[in-house]
Amino acid sequence: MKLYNYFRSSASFRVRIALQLKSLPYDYLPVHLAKGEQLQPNYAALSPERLVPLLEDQGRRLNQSLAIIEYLDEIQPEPPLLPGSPAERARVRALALDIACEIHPLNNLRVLKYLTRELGQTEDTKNAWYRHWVESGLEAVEQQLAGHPATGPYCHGDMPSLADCVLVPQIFNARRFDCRLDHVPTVMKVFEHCMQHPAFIAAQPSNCPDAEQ
Ligand SMILES: N[C@@H](CCC(=O)N[C@@H](CS)C(=O)NCC(=O)O)C(=O)O
Repeated sequence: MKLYNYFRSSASFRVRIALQLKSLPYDYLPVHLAKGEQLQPNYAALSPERLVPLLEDQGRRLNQSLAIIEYLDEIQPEPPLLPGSPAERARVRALALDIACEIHPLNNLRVLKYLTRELGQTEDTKNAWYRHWVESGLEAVEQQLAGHPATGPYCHGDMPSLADCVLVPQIFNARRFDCRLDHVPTVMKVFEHCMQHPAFIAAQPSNCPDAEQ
């Protein structure tokens, strides 16, 4: 397998965690987002949406990190990243989507660039935008985790799931942009627990071949 990705990309980080959890080896192909390599014709030919991650497996190209993770879960079912019952799976998917759909797209690189370049917003306004969507979005996740009987050391029970693969990278992003996190204690407890796990440690940005300070 080949994974086109970028060390700081949280959507890529989600897939790296899943690959590590499943002990699936892969070639790491860096796409330098800050230098705009995702927009170059050679990458755009592979990824019409010009986004990372992109997974190549046996001639197939897969995009969208959540779809990739579910694909990995199906071709390599152990350890499972989705729980056993339909209601439990719906809970885990909803937690993942609350971050992947409701927070992350608003703060993506191209959206932030559009705010400053095309709409003429200042760095301070851009950062306020970023923090607003992260802080309010994580508060909604906190409300779903705190006090829920299915919440364990991980988002759902005592095994990492799709929800943890999505939560952890969002916290790395939040920290980079100095977002408040003291209002989401359950989220942070799950995050700290995940970051004890070797798969999450191995997949983190600082351990990537293209890592920069
Ligand atoms: N929903 C997509 C999001 C992918 C995405 O937004 N990737 C970002 C990095 S985290 C990207 O490639 N950004 C490039 C850009 O904004 O130009 C997924 O989950 O894979």
